[in-house]
Amino acid sequence: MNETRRALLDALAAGPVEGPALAQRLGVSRAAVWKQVEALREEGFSIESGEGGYRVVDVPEYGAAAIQFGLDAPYEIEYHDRIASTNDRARELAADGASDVVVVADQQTGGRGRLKRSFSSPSGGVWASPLVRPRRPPAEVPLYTLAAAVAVVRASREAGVDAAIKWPNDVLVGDSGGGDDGDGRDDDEGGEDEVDRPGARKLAGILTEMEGEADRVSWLVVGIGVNANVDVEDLPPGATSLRAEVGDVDRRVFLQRLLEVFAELTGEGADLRGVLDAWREHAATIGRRVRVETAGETIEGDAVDVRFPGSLVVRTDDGERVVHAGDCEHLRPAADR
Ligand code: BT5
Repeated sequence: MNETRRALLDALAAGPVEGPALAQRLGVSRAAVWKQVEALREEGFSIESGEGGYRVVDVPEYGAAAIQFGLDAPYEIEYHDRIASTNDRARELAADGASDVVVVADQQTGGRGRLKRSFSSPSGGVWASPLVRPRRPPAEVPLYTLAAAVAVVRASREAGVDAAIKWPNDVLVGDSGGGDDGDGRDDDEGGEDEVDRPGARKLAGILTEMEGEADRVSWLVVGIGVNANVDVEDLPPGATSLRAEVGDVDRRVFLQRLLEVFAELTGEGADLRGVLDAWREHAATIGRRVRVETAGETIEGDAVDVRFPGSLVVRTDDGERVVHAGDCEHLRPAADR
């Protein structure tokens, strides 16, 4: 997106604005402003020009300009109706030297999860990959994954869905933490070692990829996949969508909110320790009996905390273990044992 267009969208988002004033502010001719306004109209924006100047009265459902319009986060949006993987595209942009871009798609044909798993990404979802170049050491990168999970939860809650995070990167619905989950049923049902309560459904996943030197990240792509306006029939078993939970959401507003929270938690000058507090607030894992598969072993115990830069602290029969990475299952609530 060229700079004039982005500045025009920012100016229009702030309220009605006169053509000549806009031209002056953007440092372009009035004809250039008019041309850009016409281009936005062609993309589905409804823009009135009357007293007070140009005024946006309707915004397209989704797309680069729609998401950029009113976005309060320092990112440029690159939008695709259909692409193999937004993470792959963001990696390409990273190789070209780009930064602060969010690659967004309506549909992915080759969506990826961790460990070469595939991630279903039908049309109607929110598939987005922010590309950033933080001046931070690679060891702090896990905090970006946690921040993205917090951002998904906050945006989901604002959309009316009671989501929570399973360490480190899954956002679930119907799995609200240890003890009574508020469904009026005994959490113990299902017998010993019941894994991930029957009600727990996966709403979103995150895949973080990076390149860096020992002391400094070169680029970081935080791929975020949220099943938004999609049918559960188009998702693997155990998955849910915002559509299934509360009906269709305004994807544009949802993604804007998500990106704003992510930028607030991780942007230039942010204190990354705040990410851990925000994460704890929304975590379903703390206080739960867990089984974590790491590269070399299986660790079972009670999850007691998350520690900088995103490691899970598990109290086992052999003492406390700090787990940096792995696949985590929630077992019966620790409180019931
Ligand atoms: C993840 O991996 O959950 C990370 C997913 C990241 C997807 C985003 S979308 C934008 C960006 N571009 C990409 O190509 N990727 C990122 P993992 O924790 O490994 O979980 C993968 C497992 O979740 C699969 O093996 C399935 O069991 C399940 N799964 C697949 N698609 C799903 C979906 N849409 N919703 C819920 N679960 C799904």
